[in-house]
Amino acid sequence: MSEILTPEQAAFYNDQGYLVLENRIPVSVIEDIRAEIARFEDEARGMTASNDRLDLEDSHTPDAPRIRRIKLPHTTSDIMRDLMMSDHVLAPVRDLIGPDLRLHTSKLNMKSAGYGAAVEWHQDFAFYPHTNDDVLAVAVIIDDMGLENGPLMVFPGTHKGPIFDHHSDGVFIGAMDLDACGLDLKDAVPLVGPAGSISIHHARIVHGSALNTSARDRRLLFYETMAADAFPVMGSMTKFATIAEYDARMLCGCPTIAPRLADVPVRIPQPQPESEYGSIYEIQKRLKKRGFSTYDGKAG
Ligand SMILES: O=C(O)CCC(=O)C(=O)O
Repeated sequence: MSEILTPEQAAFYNDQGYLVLENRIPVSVIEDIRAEIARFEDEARGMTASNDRLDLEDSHTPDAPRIRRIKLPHTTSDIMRDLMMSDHVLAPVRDLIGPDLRLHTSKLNMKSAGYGAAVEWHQDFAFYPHTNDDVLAVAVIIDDMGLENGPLMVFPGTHKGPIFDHHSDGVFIGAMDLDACGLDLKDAVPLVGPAGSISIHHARIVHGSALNTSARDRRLLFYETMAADAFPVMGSMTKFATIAEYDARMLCGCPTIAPRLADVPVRIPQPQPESEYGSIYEIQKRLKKRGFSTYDGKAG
């Protein structure tokens, strides 16, 4: 029994690997999140380097703070935790991958007006392979998302294909070379919509996003989830030490100790590059042929 998705929407997700649901989150919640972000921006003032809460842009300085990502916001913001646990987020996910869900991670990618960093093409499943691929990311659109402010882009249908090579010089770099993988940029689809909309993308779909050179912010809050019976494969970037810790990730439904094994393509994201607080932005810098241009260092 579906909670909110029509059979057509569920079929579209299964076929294409993504879905956009417009105006899903109440405006008041989006406004509260924007106020929370301002609080994190105050925290970044004076910081000289990224830490385990905030990932800073290369062009950040202590008196002109620039946050690239707020890490694990559900642990530092009640509003973002409450939204994660709400039906606004969980109902469509249950419709797609079932009633029993764990959290993989949360993050708020800032992509600020004028300089927000690009995210190179990649597949999330390359970072965290699991025993089955009922693994997906919900992205809450905090600012109106258009073509000009660095929307998330996906290659429809690639969630049914291979996991591509995300290594360079024998090290996992979390990014792929589109040409080498036989993908053509013209086939990528931007996931746009007004603030308060959500997009959902399958963990195997190829996706990325350009630098934001527009005058408008583009902030996107991710909740990445998986079916409770999807267990990380050895070497996955999912970090948990005990089953109690894994069960503490339950968002709804019942945990299990019986992984469901599916016939899914897996590459192990190892060895990992050396990097303290290494985020996707840092490790992707090792990609030799960048898909997106990068910030040129001038003040935005
Ligand atoms: O923020 C974006 O546009 C892309 C984010 C993403 O794919 C990631 O952080 O893994």
